[in-house]
Parts: sequence; C-alpha cells; structure tokens
Amino acid sequence: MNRHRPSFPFLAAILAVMGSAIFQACAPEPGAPVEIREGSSPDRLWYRRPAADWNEALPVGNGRLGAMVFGHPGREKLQLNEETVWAGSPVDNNNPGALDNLPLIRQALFAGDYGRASALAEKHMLGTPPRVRSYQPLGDLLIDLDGVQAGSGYERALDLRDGLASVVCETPDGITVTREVFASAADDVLAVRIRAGRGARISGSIRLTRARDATTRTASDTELVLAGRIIDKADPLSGPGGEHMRFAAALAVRTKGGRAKADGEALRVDGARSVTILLAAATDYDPARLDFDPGADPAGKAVGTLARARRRSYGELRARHVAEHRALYDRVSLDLGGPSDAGAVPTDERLARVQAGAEDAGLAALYFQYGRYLLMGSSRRPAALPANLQGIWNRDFEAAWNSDFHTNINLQMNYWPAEVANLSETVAPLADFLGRLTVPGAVTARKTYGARGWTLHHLTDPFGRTGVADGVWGVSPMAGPWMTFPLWDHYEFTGDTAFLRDVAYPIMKGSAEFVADFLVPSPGGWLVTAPSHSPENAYIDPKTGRAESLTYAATIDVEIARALFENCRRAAGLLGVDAEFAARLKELEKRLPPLRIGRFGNVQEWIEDYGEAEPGHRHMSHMLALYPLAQISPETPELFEAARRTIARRLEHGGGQTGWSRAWIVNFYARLLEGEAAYRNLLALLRKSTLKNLFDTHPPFQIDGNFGGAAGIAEMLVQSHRGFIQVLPALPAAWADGRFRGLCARGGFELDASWRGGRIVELRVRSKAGGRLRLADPFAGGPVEVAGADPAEARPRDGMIEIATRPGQEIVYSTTTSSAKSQALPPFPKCQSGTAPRDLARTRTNLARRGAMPAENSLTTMSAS
Ligand code: FUC
Repeated sequence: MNRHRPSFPFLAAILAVMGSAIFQACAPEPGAPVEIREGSSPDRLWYRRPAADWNEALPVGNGRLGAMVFGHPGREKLQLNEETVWAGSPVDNNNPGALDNLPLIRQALFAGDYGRASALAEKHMLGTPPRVRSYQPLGDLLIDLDGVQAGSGYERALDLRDGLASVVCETPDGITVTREVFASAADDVLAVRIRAGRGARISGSIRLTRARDATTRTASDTELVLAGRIIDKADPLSGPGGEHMRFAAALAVRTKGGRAKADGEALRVDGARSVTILLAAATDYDPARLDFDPGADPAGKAVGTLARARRRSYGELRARHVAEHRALYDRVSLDLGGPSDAGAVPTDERLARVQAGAEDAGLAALYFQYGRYLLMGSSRRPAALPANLQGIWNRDFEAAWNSDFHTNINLQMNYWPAEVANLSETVAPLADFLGRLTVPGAVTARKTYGARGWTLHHLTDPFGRTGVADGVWGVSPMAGPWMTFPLWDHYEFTGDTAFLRDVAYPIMKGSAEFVADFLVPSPGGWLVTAPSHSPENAYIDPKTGRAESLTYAATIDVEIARALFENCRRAAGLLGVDAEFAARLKELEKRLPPLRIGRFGNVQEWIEDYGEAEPGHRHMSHMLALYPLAQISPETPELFEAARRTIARRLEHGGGQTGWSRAWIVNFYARLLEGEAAYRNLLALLRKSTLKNLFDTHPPFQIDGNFGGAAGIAEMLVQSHRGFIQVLPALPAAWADGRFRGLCARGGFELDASWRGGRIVELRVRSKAGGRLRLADPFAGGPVEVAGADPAEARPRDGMIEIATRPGQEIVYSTTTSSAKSQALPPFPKCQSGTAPRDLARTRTNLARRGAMPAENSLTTMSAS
C-alpha cells in the first residue's frame, strides 16, 4: 500500500494541481518537482519510523496536560505529563543568618576580598535545603493492538496547525490502522482515536502505569483510574521526606462495535470498528497558595472532567480542539522559501541533511512554528504554571535540573517569542505564577536583604522557593526583577492597560521597591547591587589570580535595575499613579554605574575590567542590554560596536555551546542587524543542538532553545524596540524570497509582509490598539502605493512612516514596480474562524472599554491578500 500516491489518474491530476499550488505558495520555484504526499504540508513533522526513544517521540499538550507519542505499531506508548505533578513540598529556605551577615559580605566585596565574601555567602546566604525537587511524569498510557505492524505505509506525524499527532500502520492483510492523538484545551482531556480501514476490527488492551507511587484500578469495563501520592525520601539537600503530592488520572474507553471489558488492571477491547480513549488528570496542588490543598480530591476531579468530555462525541471534541488550537496557531504563517519538495522528506532525514551541511529554509520556518506550537502546548490556560525547563514534557523522576523554573535566563527565554509571534495569552500562566511568588518573595526580600518588595533567586519550584538555591552562584537577587520584563513586554505589544494596572504594575512596583532598598553606595560612588553575579560566570580575582564569581554590580544587574526603573516610571505615568515613587526611581537611576567598554573593546561584564575565567562562557548576561532589552542599539554606536565584539569574542572562544546559548546569539545578531551571522548561528542551532523531534538539546532536552530560536527567527524579520518598527532588519540571503503573516510589533501592531530578492513587495500593517505608527520605510525611498489610509499622510517621508491609526485599521503598502507586483505571492491558506480565546476576548473588551477599539474587532481574523 502506498498512501502517498493517489491511485486514480484523475484524482492524481487534481491533487497535483492543488499540491503544486500549495508548493507555489510555500516555495516559489516554478517547475520544481512536487511529490504529493501528506508529509508535504509545511507545518508538519513526519517520520517513516516509530520513535526509537523519547527524543524522537512527538509532543502534544494543552498547556497543562501533555503526552509524548511514540508511534510503535503494535504497542503505542503515550508518556504522560500533568504540569503540577511535582515532588517536594513548601519550605521556607531563607537562610536566617543572611541579614546579619549582609553588611560583612558587602564590606568584603567592597574591599576586594572576594574569596572571603564568597565563603561568607556560602555559609550565611545559601538556603536550607539548597535544592528543589523534580517535576515528575504522570505515567504512561500503553495501548497494545493485536496484529498491527508497521507495514509499507507506516507514517507518524505531528500536524502543528491542528495540534494532532497521528500514526498510520497496517494489519498483516494490508488494512490501514490509524491513530490520532490530541490534547484539548477546550475540554481539558487527552484524546486518542484508533480506526481500522475496510470494516476491519480492532482488538487489544489499554493500560495506565506509573513506575512509582501509584496504583491503577479498573473502575468499570470502560474506565481506569490511576491514583497515587509522591513519597519523598528525606534529603538534607532537597527537603523533608514524607507523603506529598497526590495525583490521579482517569481514563475512559468508547468503542464502536465490539466490546470493552475490565481485565485485571487493564481494559480489554475486542472486535471494535473504532476505539476512542479519553484521559483527564489532576493533582491536589493549589496554585493560589503554592501549596497542597488537603481538601482536594484529584481522582474525583479527573473523573469529573472526564465525565464532561464524555458527553461529547469524538468528532465534537476534535472539532472543538482544532478550532481552539487554530484560533491561536493560525494567526501567524511563515514562508522562507527553500527547496519545494523539502516537506516531502521525513523530518528526521531533513534534519540529518542540514546536520550534514545542507540548508533548508523551510526547516527554519518549521522550527519557528514548532516553537509557537510548543509554547501553546506548555503555557496556555487551563495551565496554572508557566512552561518549565522542558515545557511540560518530562519522562524522568529526577529530571535534569529538576525540569524546574530556572530564572537566570531559561524561564525568561521561554517567553521571548510570546508577543512577537502573536501568542500573547501564553504569558497568562507566567503572570499568574509571578503574582503568587511575590508572597514568599516578600519574605525573602525582608529576611535576606532587609528590603521591601519581593524577589527570588536563580530558580524556583511550584511551592514558591525564593531563597538562595544550589550554591553560592545562586546568590542572584536580581533574578526577580528580571522576571518582570515579560509582563512589561505584554503591555507594550498589546496596549492592554487593564493588564498593566491590575497584573503587571503591582508586580513591577514590588520589584522596584526591592531594588530601591537593595541598592547601596559603592566605594566608587555609584549605587550598586551587592552581592551580585554575572549568572554562572567567573572572573579572575586580580589579587589572588583565582576564579571568583561573587561580586557587586555585575553589568547585568545594572541593566536590569535601569530597565525595571524605566518600565515602572513609564507604567506609573500611563496609569497616572505613584508620581513620587517614579521621581525617586529616576533619581536612583542616575546614580547607577554606566555601561563601560573593556580592554578587548567589549562590553565590560563586571564592575571592574577583570580578566575572564572562561572567555567563551555560554551565558552572555551583560548582553541583555542588546537583547531582549534595548539599551544597546545603533543609537548608542560605541556600545553597539562593543556588543558586536563581545559576542564575536565569546564565539571565538567556543561560545554558544548549549541550545539556549546559541539561540540567544541568533537574537543578538538580529539586533546587530547582521542577517548572515544570525542565520549562521541558527544553522548551528539546528546542526548541533536539535534532536530528531526538533526538541532543543542542552543536552539533554531543554525547551528554552526552541523558544529562543523561534524568537530569533522573528527578530530577523521584525523589530520594534527602538521606538519604531523595522521590517526585515536582518534578512539573510538564504531567505531572499518569502513572506510572513501576523507577526507583532510594540504599540499593538500586527504585520504581514512579502518580499522578493530581499525587497519588500507588500506590507500590511494592522493597528489593534489605535496607536501612532512609526515604521522605518521598508521601500528604502522607492515608489510605493498606499491603501487603507490617506496616502498623503501615510507615505514614507525621510525614511520613516509616521501616522496616527484607528483601531482595526489596516494600511497596505505595495511596491509600484509592475514586475515586482506580478511576482506577488499567492495567499497563505485562509485562517479558520475559531473561538477567540478568553484572554484575547478580555484584552479586546478592555480596549473597547477604553474606547480604543470596537469590542467586535477581531485581532485574529486575517484575510488572505
Ligand atoms: C542555567 C544554565 C545551564 C542550564 C540550567 C538549567 O543554569 O547555566 O546551562 O541551562 O540553567
């Protein structure tokens, strides 16, 4: 059987025409051979073999509930996750000796006695226990199917647009058996559907297992319940032992024809034409209190959710899921050109070709969309927690770095694509979590630093651990303030003042209060953070020649403090509150040390121009000013040049070793307006740090590189941090022809662009919030046609377009050259109309309430040009 070549000539002809139209749309290479197969859809990962290991399995997720789908023909394994299944328990890890010893530590730092400062901090600041426990898997769903094998038509795939994983296998008689898996945010269940072709029957068994701390029982002939409680062994390094998190999964099976019956701990299905499996899960975690809820009934909750979902047919559940998923996913399309038949090559082979030195622009576009898919899958409501180091996908009971929330680059990076890639709602679980962390964070601020406000250090867990963790390198009190930036970004991109007032500003203000109290005068007369770190990096102590890491006023701290104060002042001004506080922040800001240029012409990483212990270190924290902050830009030419040298020097010394580090470099080069260098590093990310399922690998798998890489691709196409929007600011030659739809810019603008030979052919700008548009002339002074606004006003002047917009207004710029016009690309597939997500609806209502936009104005509907 060959599923990919239609057997009827007529159908083949139609499909060939349709297929070539799609290919034309994706990669304009006239005459390129087109093979018609399902794998040719651009937003799709697909494979000819089952997953050999976890790093080849395919993820589905609804924000809180996830599965890795392996696709073995006769034994499907879905490795399950529920985002709140964590070992550990709430612990106040603040070191009681911190505050008394803080003056001594500061004294030692200011006297240049770094070794002593470090020893004191190790003893008096490090938390007890120093470590958090791990995020854990929920279990495995195992489906054994009698007599099913790979067959010649075997294929497994992940359709990113629909959020569907699928597997196609065969019976020995060549009958096709298909499986489909999705995680529905609309109904909060995982769904699996198995069907056999030509009226064939399906038989097999279904089990739910977990290697630790749980048991499974059959609740009826069609239901399984797995329930358990995590038992932690007492460990001085990670906390008290005991019976902690309670969790449960409830599963129901529905058959068409045939029958299901309980069989020991499993369910047995015989002679069914189709089988549908639904699974819901819950724990006793109470996000509001960052604690267990003793009154919670996880099994009851899972069974309840399942019961609601069971009232719907599979078709209904699927349709609701696809509509909800597409309402977010379809806002953005990306076509970067590339070989027209690339999608007809399985994803692992495609990646292998790139890893062997080939280039594949379509794979970069797929990586970008996969980043969006993963962010939707690991951080959208109903999620209660933000995306952790592995999003929500983790198979290990003791995961690498506990699969926790690392806040010295990783959690921040997870949210870099959220706004620009038009997935604003994914910030909601992060904002919720940060709001809750301000409670234990205030205890840490007070007990450790005698400061008001709140903070946290370089990692945390769902139980709100905010004291110093891991080791002396964990003394990073500015990690809390750093975490406020995604909230400010959310405001800048959406113009949602209700969010700013009710959610972001209180968190930002508390953070600024902390920093204001934490700053102390240095011997050099500046206001500085002390103690401080440049995350995980070390310098050479000029006195002892030893590598030290504890310092005061590491450059990153100064950048964070300045950005936080500026954001707070702007927010206070916008909201008409706290004028005095804002004025005070302005005064403090003036006394912060400046950014300085060091001996290598680089941006200085520490308060002194120390020697570097590891010149190629993976962290490039002082470059925060270049990306994601906007303190270094072409408007600061010396620092801009120094930033270029800083990154070049890191790379010369072997930098960018980890996925996230490489992804950050892509963003840096995009901000340096060096498309070729950004592209080279993106290729390096794909070549050195990408697994077969396109997961980023640190190693091992860590999701930040996926998100940082997606953000980097967006940053090469659109930037808006300099007070105006730039389209194609860092376009490499390899992406000479392409187009995107739906990328976002600060000020509440959404953009579509198509380009040929690196030149814009058409640009559409949609104003969501009715703000003033400032856009660098994308036509570089060339002739341009304007529609959707008064051309006299909207035309570029002196390299800039500047015009007041109305909410909902779309302005279309197109080149007037007829040759370019005739090459205009055909439309992207039309957006599906879907249910507007709750947060988006809220944003819209807020804007409407302010009179900024009509309530009905759709932020999601984009007509194909
Ligand atoms: C930071 C990085 C490591 C790793 C860990 C989870 O500490 O320095 O490389 O990514 O987070």
